[in-house]
Amino acid sequence: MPEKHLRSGSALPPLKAGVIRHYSMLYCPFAQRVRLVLAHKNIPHETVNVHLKDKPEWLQQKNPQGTVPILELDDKIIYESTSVSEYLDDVFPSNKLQPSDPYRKAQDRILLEYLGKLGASFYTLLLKPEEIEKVAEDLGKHFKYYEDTLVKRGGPYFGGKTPAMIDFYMWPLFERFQAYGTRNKKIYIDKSNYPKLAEWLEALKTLPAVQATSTDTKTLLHFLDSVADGTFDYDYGIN
Ligand SMILES: N[C@@H](CCC(=O)N[C@@H](CS)C(=O)NCC(=O)O)C(=O)O
Repeated sequence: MPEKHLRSGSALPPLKAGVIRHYSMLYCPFAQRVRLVLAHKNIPHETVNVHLKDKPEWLQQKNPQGTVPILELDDKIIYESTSVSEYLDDVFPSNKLQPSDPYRKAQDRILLEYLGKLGASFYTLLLKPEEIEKVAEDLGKHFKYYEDTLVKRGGPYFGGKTPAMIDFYMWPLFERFQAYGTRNKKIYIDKSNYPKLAEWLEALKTLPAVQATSTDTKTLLHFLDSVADGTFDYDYGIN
């Protein structure tokens, strides 16, 4: 069971020498990237969940941006989901996730940059669901691009037969789009509209790391609705 999210006034849990600490928020898609890498590589660590609307005072000292994920290990602090994920992949090379081929690495970087553009569509779905028509049009263009890329690469993953880092960077956002897709079929990915993307989503769901870090649709929608109505139910589902 995850720990509750620490709020302002909470003491910093004592650090333990040699133990990786992940400052996280249970429903954060960026922290989920790090959780995927930690799980995929079976990296021992502890998690400290942080309330992002009532932040503990020490959060700012760990990351001046005040965002999670953050990784702390002895005298090292790393933030930004991609920096943390790539650091972990370099230090724990088993189940390597970053491509070694420079051309593939460059191609994956393009996919990551392109993914950044999807963030705006996600926030529109979150805060202005009435603009679904416009969002569906934008998402359609992006989904087609990802579909074509998977066709070229053969799949089932963007990494090929095994997942690569880009698969883990992309999954959290697509998990959320699919959750919204249950409310509006116009943005739902399935075999009839994007067969390769649908196959990709199914392949990801078979991975233990994805299973260990995913949230069921009802819970995810509850949390996202709580963000939209300003109640931010970070501890939802935690006893
Ligand atoms: N670019 C950052 C984004 C991280 C991010 O925006 N995290 C959100 C939670 S999902 C956060 O910490 N928000 C708190 C804030 O912005 O004050 C990354 O990739 O790590």
